Amino acid sequence: MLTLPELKTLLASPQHIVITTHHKPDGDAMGSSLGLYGYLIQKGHHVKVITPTDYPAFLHWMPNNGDVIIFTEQHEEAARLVAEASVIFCLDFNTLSRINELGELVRAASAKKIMIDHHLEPEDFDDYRCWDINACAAAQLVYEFIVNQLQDGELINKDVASCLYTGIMTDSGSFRFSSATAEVYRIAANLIDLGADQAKIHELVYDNSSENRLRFLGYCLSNKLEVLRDYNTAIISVTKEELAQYNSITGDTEGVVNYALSINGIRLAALIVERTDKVKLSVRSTGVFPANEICKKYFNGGGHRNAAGGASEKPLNDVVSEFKSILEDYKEQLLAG
Ligand SMILES: [Mn+2]
Repeated sequence: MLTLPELKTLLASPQHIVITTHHKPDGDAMGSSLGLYGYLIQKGHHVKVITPTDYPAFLHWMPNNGDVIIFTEQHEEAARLVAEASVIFCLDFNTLSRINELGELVRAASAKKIMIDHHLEPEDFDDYRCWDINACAAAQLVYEFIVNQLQDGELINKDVASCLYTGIMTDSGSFRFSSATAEVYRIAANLIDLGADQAKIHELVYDNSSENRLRFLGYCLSNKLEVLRDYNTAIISVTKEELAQYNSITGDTEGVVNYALSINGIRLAALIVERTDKVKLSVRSTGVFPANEICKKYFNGGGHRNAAGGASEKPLNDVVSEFKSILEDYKEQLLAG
């Protein structure tokens, strides 16, 4: 493991740095990555952000987005950068399986690996770790890393502030989850002072739907939503054909599950989507109900207590039935409070 002084010494001279984040990157994955990128380039490092897969168009406005390399599209270039890197930052994930085939390349790389993350149960692959499950976003931890550990707060310019603000805003559900503590609001306020245009960022991220996406959402809510009052649970399941019918692209199913959770009295919600290779689940809960436990135990996944995900090789209908059959075991918790 590296100590902080050792890491500071390493970063005091120009390094070849790769920043990577989890597959299907969300606002926090891209916000923390591009925020850290915007800071590191000011220090004279050679830096590349490599994402395992593509990500939604509503994140493409972010500063320096044009410099991002997508592994599935530029495989060789990405592999070369990882192999040649002296430092690899792993943001918003903590097990190498979360970055797909990129994971084994990172594992094999000789670079020092720095994990900045807020998920449970980190895998032991890193040399330095900023890890706090109470942080509302990886972007919050990147902010604290730059300001408190590296004492470089003056390098948080408008671009960096905008990216970090986006990560915090999206992962905190626009500052409404309990993870959005007073300290998080203070950090957000600092980021606004440093140039983040909060009204504009909110609009760019949330008022940026295609017509198809909105119609798809409408279809899900009117035709596909199943409310199981006996279990305070709501499920939306979507087939491959339905995705195709609405020309669904990356990001179009993002946030759909939250509408199911927003129903009065609902404590658990799942969006179950048939993808080309697997069936994917997004599970959300309120209060102390452990969405991540369900994903981990039954669907090879995990995540946070209130926001988790999983996958299954079984047919869509079987996955939906399996999900429903699990609810009986949790009935007491689902009906409590
Ligand atoms: Mn995150």
